[in-house]
Amino acid sequence: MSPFSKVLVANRGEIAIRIFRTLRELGIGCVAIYSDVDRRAAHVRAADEAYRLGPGPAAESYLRGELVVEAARRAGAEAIHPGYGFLAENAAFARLVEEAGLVWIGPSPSAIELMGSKTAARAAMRTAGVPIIPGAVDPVRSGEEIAALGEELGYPLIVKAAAGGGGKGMEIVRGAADTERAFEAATRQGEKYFADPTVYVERYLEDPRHVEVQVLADAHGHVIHLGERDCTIQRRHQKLVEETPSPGVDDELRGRIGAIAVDAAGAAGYRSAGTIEGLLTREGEYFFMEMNTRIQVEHTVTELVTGLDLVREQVLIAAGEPLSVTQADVVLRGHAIECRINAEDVSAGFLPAPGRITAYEEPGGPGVRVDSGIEAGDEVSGLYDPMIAKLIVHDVDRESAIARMRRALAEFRIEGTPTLVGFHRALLEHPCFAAAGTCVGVIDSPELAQRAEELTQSFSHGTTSVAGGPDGATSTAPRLVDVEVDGRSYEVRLHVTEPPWTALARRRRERGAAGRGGTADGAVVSPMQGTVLTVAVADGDEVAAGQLVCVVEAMKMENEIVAPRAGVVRDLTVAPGSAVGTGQLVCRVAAPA
Ligand code: MV4
Repeated sequence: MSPFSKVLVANRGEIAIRIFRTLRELGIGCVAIYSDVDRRAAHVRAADEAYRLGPGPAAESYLRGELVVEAARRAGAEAIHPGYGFLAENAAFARLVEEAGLVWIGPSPSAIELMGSKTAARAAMRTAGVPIIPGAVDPVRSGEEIAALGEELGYPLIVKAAAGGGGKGMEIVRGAADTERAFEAATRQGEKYFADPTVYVERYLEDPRHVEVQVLADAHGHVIHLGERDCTIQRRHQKLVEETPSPGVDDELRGRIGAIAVDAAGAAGYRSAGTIEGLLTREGEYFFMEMNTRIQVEHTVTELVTGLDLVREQVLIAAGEPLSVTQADVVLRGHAIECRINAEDVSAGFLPAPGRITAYEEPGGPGVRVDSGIEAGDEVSGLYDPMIAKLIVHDVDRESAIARMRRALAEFRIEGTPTLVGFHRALLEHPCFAAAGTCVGVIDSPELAQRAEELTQSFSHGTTSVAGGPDGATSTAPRLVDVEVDGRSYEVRLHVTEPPWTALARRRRERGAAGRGGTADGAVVSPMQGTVLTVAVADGDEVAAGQLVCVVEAMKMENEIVAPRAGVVRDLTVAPGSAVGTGQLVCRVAAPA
């Protein structure tokens, strides 16, 4: 007996496809929605039926709640699953869905609302006896109020936007002289990103681990936890690697933080899958930070160690069924790691790198899972999140899981646009990761970017590798070919002079590759649609290769556009606040005279 006949998934990419898989297993029809640029996207092909989200800018289509509900009505869907991002934590949308007589596969709108306000959530958690990060619960209204808290709590402090979360609108305060600046900056960011200038203050914890606990709660008062995930490996608050169990958590601590998470979900009147995010200090103290009221990107690692399908639990909970397991039934087996495979250029400061995927082969074999939203020939759009796949491995312990992940990463072939595959290979071979350090300073280091580059080039098995001489202008390019000598196979690097047409094609390819922020003629172009936040250069300025030109904000991410080569800035076309489109000229960097 299927709990629903049809469910609409209000999302795109890998998570839409992931949810469809569970729906199919439950005998439920899969309804997709799409923006104009996604008409032929993988999630549309994976669904049973798909509906266009009306005219209007494609960047906003999946945020237009009334169009999503309208599509559900047309399809005759009984429920809506929001996935993550977009409308997943929008209480007004959840209400709209319920008022339309549809089932919302998620927590109650009031629970979403409560957790959306970080100050209200902290107050509710304190009342419930959940340990919150020390600090104030009420908002602060001036730098002076922050200074008063500094007297009381000591420094450092951190000012956070009350409507924030995930790291936007956070300012560290090192001393009394810093309070005014931090107040202004956090207030401005809260206003800009969340349309809410309210900020509050916490004690700043140095070098913590980011440890979150997965919970499940049904409509019958049952709440359980499924252990923790460690999400310490981040860059500018974007998670890159997640694993479970956390290297910082033993059985005793797991019992303690599990109970904290269950109490927190109970106090919020929570229903569905949710996550208690917290910080773990070096001294082993654990504090509640915020609750995510959605299925998360990294839910997969929990699925591998528990053997449960969290999306299935969400669907059954929404249909009014009790949890399929009790706390005593939950067994955590082995170790799981997830690497997020984004279309980003590590050597260009993790700049999103939209473009066409020309070749795509996923890894496989024992203990390997790939959740992806792309196939060879697909275009990674600059309008959405650049994550194209998640690679998840499971093995008996952490060391074996790392070895398995390194093996699987080496099998992953993605061509046409740069990805984080090389970065993950470099990180997972780094001693800081093996030692379960927080890897702060390593993730952003030029050494890691360099190693990522080497590992990316060494992969191009059987294909012409890039650029010969230092200026890329050589007529010989090393070619990797397979030869067989005396019945044994060898890979040989040939340094042969290319025929003119091959050299031409290669140079064209390389110019295309340089197109992410720059081209061979020195043009600096925006790789994505967005808004210019700051411009770091003026016409006539001399710049070095790699020097910051401007910052473009897109998808709430700040992306640094850098000079593709040394030279002089000419034809600067942007100013702070300018809207830029994909491929739009920002300026030229003319070769120095
Ligand atoms: C903190 C913190 C230290 N003290 N809060 C919040 C959002 C998340 N992306 C990082 N956040 C932090 N909140 C207090 N009171 C430090 C961080 C933090 C962090 C935490 C764990 C792992 C990596 C991190 C990187 C930057 C900031």
